[in-house]
Amino acid sequence: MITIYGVYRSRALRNIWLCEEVGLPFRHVPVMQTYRLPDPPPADAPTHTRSQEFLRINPNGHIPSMEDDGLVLHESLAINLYLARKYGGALGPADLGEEGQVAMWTLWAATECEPHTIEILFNRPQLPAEERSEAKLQAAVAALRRPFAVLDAALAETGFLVGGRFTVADINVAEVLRYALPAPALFDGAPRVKAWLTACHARPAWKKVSARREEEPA
Ligand SMILES: N[C@@H](CCC(=O)N[C@@H](CS)C(=O)NCC(=O)O)C(=O)O
Repeated sequence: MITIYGVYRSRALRNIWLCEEVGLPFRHVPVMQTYRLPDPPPADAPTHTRSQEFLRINPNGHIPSMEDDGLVLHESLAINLYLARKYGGALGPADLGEEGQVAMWTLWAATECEPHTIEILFNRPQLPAEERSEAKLQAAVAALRRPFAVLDAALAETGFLVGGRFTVADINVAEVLRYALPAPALFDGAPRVKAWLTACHARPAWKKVSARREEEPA
């Protein structure tokens, strides 16, 4: 059985979402981020990203990691590409052309968007003023205007990213763009992106995993 290492309140959610879409059973090991614990973490702390037993799985000290039949993978988006290709059926690429498109959108999300969407999350208006930077938030919003316009145009034809159907590309990009939700002006300026993300979040699998995420301590 597949094992996914990482709490719901982390990028592991992307992998858990994909498993739920496919109906793929998995063993969940809720490794948490060390920065969410006191420094230094107490001896009885839950397993975290600097625990020796987890560092033996992922020496990078990041979640998520995944194990499947002896194969260990890190990097949340790559894990989803692997799971979709092996178990995903129509969620995965149907041919080499689609595989290229899925990889393109995934790398686009990771490189063109995620550095900025993370800045939005870490500097969101909901945080106390002393814990955030309005300048960083605005710089991230400005940097994302073009990627949002690109995505908005790409969604014009079918409302999906690859093959006119919901695929792992939608999951990977949706999970990266979710971090930008605290900047609603970006979505108001890209109505197809807004409608697409709303549709992604209306899927039963997403609702299920996001409810479980809410149940986890913040
Ligand atoms: N590029 C990696 C990033 C992994 C990452 O930074 N994960 C965060 C949680 S979402 C983490 O492990 N933070 C805790 C730490 O760095 O100790 C991926 O997509 O898997």
